[in-house]
Amino acid sequence: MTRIRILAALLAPTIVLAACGGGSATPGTVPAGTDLEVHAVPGLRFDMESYEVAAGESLVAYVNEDSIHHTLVVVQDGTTVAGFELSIYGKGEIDSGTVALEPGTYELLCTVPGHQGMKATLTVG
Ligand SMILES: [Cu+2]
Repeated sequence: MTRIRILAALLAPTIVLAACGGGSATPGTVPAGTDLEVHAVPGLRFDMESYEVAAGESLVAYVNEDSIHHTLVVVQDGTTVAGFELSIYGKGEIDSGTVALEPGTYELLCTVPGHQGMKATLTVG
């Protein structure tokens, strides 16, 4: 009985961690039909300083070329766009999800503490 309880306690954080992503993070390939592809690269950076995507609903893929946890959110005028957060943990992992954006200028950010340098401009036109 005690042994089962210990096992459950060990497994629980893993399950919570897996459930908190915005999409479905899996190692593999960028989904077909991806409109915007962002890579997290070593050195706490995105692969580019600016990105562009068409207005409307976009499929965003977030690729981990690094080996630590990163997130991706979209922010406009200090407000995070609701309902969209991608999360990648290990090297080669890809998370994807859709976000609908009006034309304008946005920021892409990683929300992991200490990753304030992971910032890029997203132009939606
Ligand atoms: Cu990060």
